[in-house]
Amino acid sequence: MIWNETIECMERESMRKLQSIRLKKTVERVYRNCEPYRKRMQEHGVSPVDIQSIDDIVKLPFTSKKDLRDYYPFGLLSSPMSEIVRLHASSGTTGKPIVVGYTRNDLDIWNEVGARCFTAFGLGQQDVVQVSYGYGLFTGGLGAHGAVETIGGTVIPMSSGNTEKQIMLMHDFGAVGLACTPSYALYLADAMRDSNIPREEFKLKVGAFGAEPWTEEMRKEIEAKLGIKAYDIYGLTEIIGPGVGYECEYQHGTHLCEDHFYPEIVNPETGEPVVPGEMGELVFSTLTKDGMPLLRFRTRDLTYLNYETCACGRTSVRMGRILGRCDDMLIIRGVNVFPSQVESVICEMPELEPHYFIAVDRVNNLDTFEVQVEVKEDFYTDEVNKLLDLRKRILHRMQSVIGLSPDIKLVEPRSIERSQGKAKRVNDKRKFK
Ligand code: DLL
Repeated sequence: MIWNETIECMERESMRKLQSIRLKKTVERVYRNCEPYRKRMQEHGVSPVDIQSIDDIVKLPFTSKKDLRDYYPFGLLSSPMSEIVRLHASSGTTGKPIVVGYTRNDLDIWNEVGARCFTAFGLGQQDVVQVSYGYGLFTGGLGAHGAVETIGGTVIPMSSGNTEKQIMLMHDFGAVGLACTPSYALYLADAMRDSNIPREEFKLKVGAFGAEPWTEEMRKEIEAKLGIKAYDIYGLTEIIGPGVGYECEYQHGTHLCEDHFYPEIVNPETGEPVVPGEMGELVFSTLTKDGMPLLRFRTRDLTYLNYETCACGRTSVRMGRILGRCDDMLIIRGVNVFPSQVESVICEMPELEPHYFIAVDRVNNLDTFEVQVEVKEDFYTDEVNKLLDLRKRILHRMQSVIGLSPDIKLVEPRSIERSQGKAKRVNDKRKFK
């Protein structure tokens, strides 16, 4: 099913025309209404007349997370406060959060893109959807909530936490869809099993998972454990929240709502555009937002774009799975390591649970790299030889995928802390030294 066929299946040339018109309007808006943008553009020697088509976007300066912090809380708004009807915020790792203001029109856009996502996941008017993303300043809960209401489904506004009740209501209310982080989905899968309610008594069929990187291997684990189809939903607070992108039934890339959010991929070091199809940092410009439009916002997320028409009929550009954030990349003994690489090795081994924790430190000027991973109940044995053999096989895979051999610590099932929101799977103690 497709929510907005005109847009989602639009000819590429028409899409570019639409993007050009919208970009021009947005640039004029921020230049007129937002002083930091006007100043930045002037310093950069570019004015609204220089932006005639979407190709001119490269003339514009970038916006970064730092800009949002510097102009905290409302300095980057392009609408008067009287037109802002909602605020959301994302807590950074340090200091002040990043704040985003939405006008009524922005909320309508958010609901529209959210409706495209949940429709693509196969959900509709007749379906009950449990939203287990956190409600509040985080955009996950209210974003998914608005989306489900827009498609006319029945929303259960659960928020995260209270896992036993989650399972009870999922069962009693007959939830067909579940929206939460992939890590919380795993947690819920265990809770479902522990509840002793037979799987056939649940109606659950579809998951809308995002807000953190997850691998293809993790998808398979979740699909098997929950007995559902698990779809990716992507988004970020600065741009709007969940709904910037979504998977269709082919699960072959995440379709971006490029009529509202124009994507580019640049080299994270130089900021130069990369060759189409190449991996780099994702950059977004909002094309229709009024409250806080952002131009060329550096997401720090690493991925690549694919402009081929999808088998589902949508022509919208697809992005590959997010490899991770530039800031998440660990450099261990000189080797670049993404937690997602560790995850893919762990999830492909049937003896392991998809729960892991990475601890990095520096001792006597040498990097230490430990990966704790849970062994499945059935494989957890007292036979040292079997565990040693398993350890050896993991090491071998890690060495060939990452190019490094971590210290593998096999731990008992359920001993690694579970997450109800975004998982925290890395502790790099070197940062504090
Ligand atoms: O996480 C919005 C969201 C809520 C998306 C619910 C999907 C579902 P932030 O808290 O601002 O917003 O975090 C945004 O999370 O830049 C990515 O690094 C990461 N992220 C979000 N979705 C995905 C995904 C929400 N599907 C940051 N895959 C982004 C990988 C994701 N990473």
